Amino acid sequence: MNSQIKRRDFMKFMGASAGAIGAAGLIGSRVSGQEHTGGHGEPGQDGMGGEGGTAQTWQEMNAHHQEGVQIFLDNIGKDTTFWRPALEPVMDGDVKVFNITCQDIMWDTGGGMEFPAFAYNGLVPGPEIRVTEGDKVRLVVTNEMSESTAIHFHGLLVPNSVDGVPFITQPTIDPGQTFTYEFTVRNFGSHMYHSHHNAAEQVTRGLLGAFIVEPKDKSREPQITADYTMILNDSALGFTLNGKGFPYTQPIIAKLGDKIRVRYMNEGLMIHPMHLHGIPQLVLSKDGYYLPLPFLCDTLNIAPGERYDVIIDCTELGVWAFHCHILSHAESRDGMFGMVTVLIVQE
Ligand SMILES: [Cu+2]
Repeated sequence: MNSQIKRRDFMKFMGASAGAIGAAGLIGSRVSGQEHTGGHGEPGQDGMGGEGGTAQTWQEMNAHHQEGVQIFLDNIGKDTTFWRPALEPVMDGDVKVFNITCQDIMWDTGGGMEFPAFAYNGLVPGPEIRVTEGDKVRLVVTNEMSESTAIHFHGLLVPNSVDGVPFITQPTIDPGQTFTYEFTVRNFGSHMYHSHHNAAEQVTRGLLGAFIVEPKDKSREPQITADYTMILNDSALGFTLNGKGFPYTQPIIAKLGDKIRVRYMNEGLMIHPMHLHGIPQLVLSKDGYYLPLPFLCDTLNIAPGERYDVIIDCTELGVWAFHCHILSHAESRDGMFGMVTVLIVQE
């Protein structure tokens, strides 16, 4: 990783000097500021709505904001699974077998903000499952958690028996049990897998992941240079992108002329209008289905359960803020937090 170059570019675009930020030396205050926001953003605390919260001068406020940006910069490239690698299947004949273990864990949304969580294979969100339309898949799910669960394949056309709704299509997967889902993947697109049991808690605490199906016929697929999945979540673990809150999110780093795809998925309980500065987003698909008429926007509202694929044509150099535009999900008196990252377009 040429993170030095990236950092220098970032600083140039931000118009700040590393020395000035370093001199602020406010790591301790930053950490306490994060705590005030209650896990990347409990609304109504710490200066939200003009209540005041901690008394701080504008200079202190500036320092907190600047320090958050510095933490973000220092963390670039360090979270190697932020953009989830695909889970490698084990082949059983022509069936792709994915082994999923559900566990109680503590999940760090960044900088030591640890929460009791549930995880698929130790990650929140779980590993990405990526297959091709027509593939035969088997998911072997072992529940090592202290409560029962089940997995629903959100957006996939599956036989009713593997729809994953306890007491409607299957028994619960109780602690210590293993349950197998097997089906042929019929429809392509950006889909998800998540718990469908005690779901408001289990999904927001971590039992979720991307289930991406590549189309067999790629004639309508965009020509892209990179593909990013951005999973939005809220509530139990605060406001997160791929399980992390700013400044512990990772940027998208592109070159001028790149065309990147972002697959948004909302696994939370709230809507999140995702706003990219500087460059429009071409909305290509919703819930895995190509739109008859793709459209351009700069802010795309993503409701719980929805997935949108957008193409970003990286025509503008710079460091472009990329965040949820419900501002209480993204910034407080103590700086940016939660659903914030950047798109860096370099020469
Ligand atoms: Cu939001």
